[in-house]
Amino acid sequence: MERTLAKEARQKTGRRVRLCGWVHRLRDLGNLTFLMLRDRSGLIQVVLEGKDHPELRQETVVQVEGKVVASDKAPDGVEIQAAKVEVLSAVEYDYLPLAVNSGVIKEGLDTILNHRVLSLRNPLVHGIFLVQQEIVRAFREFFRNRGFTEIHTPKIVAEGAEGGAEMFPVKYFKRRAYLAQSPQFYKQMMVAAGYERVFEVGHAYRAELHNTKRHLNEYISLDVEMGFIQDEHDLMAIENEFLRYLFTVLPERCGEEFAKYGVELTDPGAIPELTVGEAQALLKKEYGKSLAGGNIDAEAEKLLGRYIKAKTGSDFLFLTAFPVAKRPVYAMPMADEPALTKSFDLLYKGLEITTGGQRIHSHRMLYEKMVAFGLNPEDFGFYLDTFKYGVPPHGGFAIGCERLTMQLLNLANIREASLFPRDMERVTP
Ligand code: AMO
Repeated sequence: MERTLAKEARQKTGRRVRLCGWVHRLRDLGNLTFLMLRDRSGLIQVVLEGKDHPELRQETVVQVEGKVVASDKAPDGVEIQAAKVEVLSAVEYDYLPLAVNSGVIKEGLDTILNHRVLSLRNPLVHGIFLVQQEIVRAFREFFRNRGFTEIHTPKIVAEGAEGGAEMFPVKYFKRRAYLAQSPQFYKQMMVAAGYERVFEVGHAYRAELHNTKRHLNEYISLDVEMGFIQDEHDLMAIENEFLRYLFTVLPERCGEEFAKYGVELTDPGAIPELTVGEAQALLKKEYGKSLAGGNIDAEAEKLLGRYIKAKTGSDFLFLTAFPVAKRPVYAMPMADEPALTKSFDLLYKGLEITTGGQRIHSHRMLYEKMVAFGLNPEDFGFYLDTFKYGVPPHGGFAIGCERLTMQLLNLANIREASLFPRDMERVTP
């Protein structure tokens, strides 16, 4: 008999079925035993004759065969009756270190992450990665439909793209290399290579000494780069459109997960914008908060998120016109105000989830910028030389996948949105 999934069994009343999965819960009711079976599709109640099943414990891997019967008392209106059960794989633990089967896991985050295979079995936690899968799928769909090509760029690189010292060195045969901080240079080079519009889903590495709720040392970057743009507003417009698409498909594809998290997604509409200058003036006026230079710190992001929500109802806010000093070397300065760049950040519920902007496409300008930034242009020849051969006006952005997942589901810590998070303390599991 072919295997039926728990979810499919609901449509098979009256039929005999075979199911496989884990023992989620056991309840002994005198002459009957209720076994809640869990598989990748969800849960279903199985009724076993007798109460003596010493071979069954929570998380035992089993196969059951029985008849699907409608029942008002079963959680989903059906149960499997007169079931035969066979153990496919026994368990050997003394006790379970965390609650797989009781809704929200009450144990601390360290326990949740140390016993990741078990915590991922918890249906609420399981749902996080179904949502993440749908974010990535929607990202691919949306950009492919608009003529973007999916690329895979190297993660072992010779130079950092984002400036700063936040790089992991790699011993690479006789020389030193690094783990890529971002696909920045390579996505630009792919625009230059004639693909014009590219996107990538890949890991990025940051040796940041930040042990915070919103930083990982390895994260999934959803990158976009696009040629023949007018300016950064073309990029903001396409990201806005992508988010509207995402917020349409997510409720259709994982409505159950959002319901479990008590989240209702509404159309983000046209995302409001503030320049960094305007945002700083507003923070001073409304909250008495002064920030030096073009700085917008984590607290400022939160305050701005709260302010824009109250004023406009939007969970999103674009910040634009960051100063040159706050952006990497490749950022395009404004023609009329060269101390500012054609760049932007996107805040979602008071947290930066995206950085983007127009890039410099003139070889001479980029060369001079590198010198002004104290970089040696020779170290960047593989990138810089590209601009001698005709590169269209272009730009792009990157969305932090875990940050987006975290904000969508209102998770308290970014580590919850990473299968096996890497942070300053954690390289296992
Ligand atoms: P940036 O460095 O701002 O820009 O990164 C882009 C987005 O990636 C996410 N992110 C992180 N998520 C978790 N942990 C981290 N340590 C971390 N660092 C970054 C954030 C952030 O907004 N090359 C540019 C993008 C571009 O201009 O195309 C870049 O990497 O969501």
